[in-house]
Amino acid sequence: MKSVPLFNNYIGGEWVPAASGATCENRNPACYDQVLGVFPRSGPEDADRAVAAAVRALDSWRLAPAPKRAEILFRVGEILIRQKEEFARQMTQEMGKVLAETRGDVQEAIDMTYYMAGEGRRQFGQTVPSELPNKFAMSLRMPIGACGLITPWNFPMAIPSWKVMPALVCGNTVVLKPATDTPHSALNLVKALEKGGVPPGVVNLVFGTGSEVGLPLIRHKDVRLISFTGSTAVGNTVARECVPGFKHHHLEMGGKNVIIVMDDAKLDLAVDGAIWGGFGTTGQRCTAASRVIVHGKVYNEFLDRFACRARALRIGNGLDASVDMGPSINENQLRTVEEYVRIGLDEGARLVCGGRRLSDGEYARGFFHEPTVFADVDPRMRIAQEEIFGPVVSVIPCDDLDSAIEIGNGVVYGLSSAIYTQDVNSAFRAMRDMNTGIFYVNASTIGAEVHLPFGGTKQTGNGHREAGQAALDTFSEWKSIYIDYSGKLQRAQIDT
Ligand code: UN1
Repeated sequence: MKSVPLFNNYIGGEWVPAASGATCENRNPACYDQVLGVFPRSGPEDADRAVAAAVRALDSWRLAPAPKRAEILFRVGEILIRQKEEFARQMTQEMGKVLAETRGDVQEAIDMTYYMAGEGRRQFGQTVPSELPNKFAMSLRMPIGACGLITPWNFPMAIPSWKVMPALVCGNTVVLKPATDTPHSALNLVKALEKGGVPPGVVNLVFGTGSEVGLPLIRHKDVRLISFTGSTAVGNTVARECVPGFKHHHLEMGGKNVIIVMDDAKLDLAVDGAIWGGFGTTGQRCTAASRVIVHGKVYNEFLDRFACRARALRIGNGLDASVDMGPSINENQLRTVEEYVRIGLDEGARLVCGGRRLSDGEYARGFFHEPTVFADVDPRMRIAQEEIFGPVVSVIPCDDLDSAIEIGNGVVYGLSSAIYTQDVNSAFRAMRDMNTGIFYVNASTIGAEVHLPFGGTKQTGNGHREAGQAALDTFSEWKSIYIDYSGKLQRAQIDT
């Protein structure tokens, strides 16, 4: 029998087991008998040690010139490129999404690493005239301190990179706590950072659960910023925990994203987008298109084509090149999907395809579910309101653009929305009126690029963004500097 590799935390530049010695298995969701590795199941003591290491490393890292910090990131980017295929395969095994998508995930980490490396020479502040003579005024970015980064399993390398890279280039040090379902991809990223030359203590990695590692990190007095991606329910707890200590907190949470299909849309294109947005990553993206609002004139035709394509999707192990859609991440997630299918049926939505867990033959040992389409969905139904995070799409009829926008905005979330139309006026109106942080025209709700801000309105976020230049605002704070070279007391707002 092949022996199962054992992995460690990375604290202060050392690879160490959990203080308690406890461990946790990493299993393949396409074949849960397969144990891919054994990782530490850490506790508060490990979180404390990691924070102490991050605090110790802070001064030398913050004082290193940003272009020098960035040179390390450029080297990390090269390492990720060299190991892209290996990392993608390992990610498919631990997370389930198909290889094309895990390659994309690693690529997103590469893109973010290079993008933020470029920011090493570009952390612009402002130099502005002073209102007084012989006085100079400017602003510059400062690091915030030791950051706690808590990341989800659906983008196991990309999302950690969205947080780690801007944090580092801004001069912060970090403790990363990745999701327990996908430890290996976080480990691969941190190994690349180590190999690229990130000094000990600047990046620390602690494996474990939210309550045993995440919460102690959030509550730690020396952690100055928490960046969290996950559910809105957990984000709520993170926010409350951060408030008493006035800790910066960046939250990236749920979505109930929507594609609007107008009567003048290119229907094939819209179907492509709805399939990709609804069933890509098995629907397990915050940006997944879980609602499609279709104009009455093309409703039946769209629905026929969409359901036909959904039925034809090949489900299976993501390592198989012929597979379109992999498993759900774990039993709990799959149960949530089954539960929502039941809710949809109880609510009276029309099930047009899918609706069942797959458990025979090749599916017997994995967390598979059919791509599922509900039609004639009332926008008030729970399946049209709540985030499911699985391969379930609600198709909702509408009369015109106004009602589509109203239905589209009628949820508590505001991450991503899209419109398919050939009419520039409709496109611009929806672009203006959809209350989401991301908007697409003639493209699906997924596919954000790293150099634009990523995040959402309402209960999707708390006003911050990651990626793009916006990430620098999340991971730094401003210092305004006044240099008076008049040689005398000058009183702002008083002396004229
Ligand atoms: C997420 O779903 O949590 O835009 C992130 C996208 C990807 C990132 C998704 N680039 O769908």
